[in-house]
Amino acid sequence: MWKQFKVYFAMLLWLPLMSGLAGAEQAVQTTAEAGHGGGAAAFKNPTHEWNEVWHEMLWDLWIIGGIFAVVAVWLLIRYRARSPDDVGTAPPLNLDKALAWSLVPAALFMADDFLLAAKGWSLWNVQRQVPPGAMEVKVTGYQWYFEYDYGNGIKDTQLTVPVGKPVVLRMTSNDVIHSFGLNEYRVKEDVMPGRITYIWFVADTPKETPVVCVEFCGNSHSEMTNPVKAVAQADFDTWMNDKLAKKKAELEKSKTASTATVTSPEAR
Ligand SMILES: [Cu+2]
Repeated sequence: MWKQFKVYFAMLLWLPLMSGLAGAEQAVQTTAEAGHGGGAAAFKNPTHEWNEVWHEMLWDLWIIGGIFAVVAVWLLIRYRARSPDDVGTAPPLNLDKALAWSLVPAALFMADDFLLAAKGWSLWNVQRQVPPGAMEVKVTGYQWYFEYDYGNGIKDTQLTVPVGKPVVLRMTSNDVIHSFGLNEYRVKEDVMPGRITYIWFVADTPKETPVVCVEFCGNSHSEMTNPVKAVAQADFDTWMNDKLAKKKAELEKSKTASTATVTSPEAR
């Protein structure tokens, strides 16, 4: 019996190893794809990847939870007390059984854990590797708002992004530690003074979703919820051109004003 069991168990031990390897191979593949993907649509959407891991974990919880519930109910009924003074007789436990009952479930759970861990690694690779050609926006955290700098002289306190284009946020803080959370897009990262952190995401459809500061940063922390606006590329271009035109007009106005103040005393 012991010899036979050892053979079965040795076979079973391969399970976590194999599932871990299967997942790891997938993760390595993702890394390679993310590293060499040059085309416009050669990136994986981190939001979808996150959802996939989450759904898989939910299925795991339901299946494992279901098995546990069924076994627990069966044990409750099978070994219930039949009279008030029933002491019961526990089935004798020998070494083989003790080992089997602890090691076999451990191997099964480890197989599942290794697979999930590898999928998590895969997701991490997608989240950390910004596709080439992503639109960059600099984010600065203030008590209590986020400021977005588009790098062309346009700054705003609301983030507007075009649909279908990867957007990378390079983030830092002007005062205390904040954390930039985009729940809808399943990304979140700390925003700290003296450091630059980043996240990237792609909006699928035009919509407005809240940005949430997810690190308590003072009195009005809960008010840092200005939404991120995802709009069609054409609308984004119109919006940006409007902003640029206004900025240009303002600059010219202040230029004429300063020339006027300089020249007017001489004119007198
Ligand atoms: Cu904050």
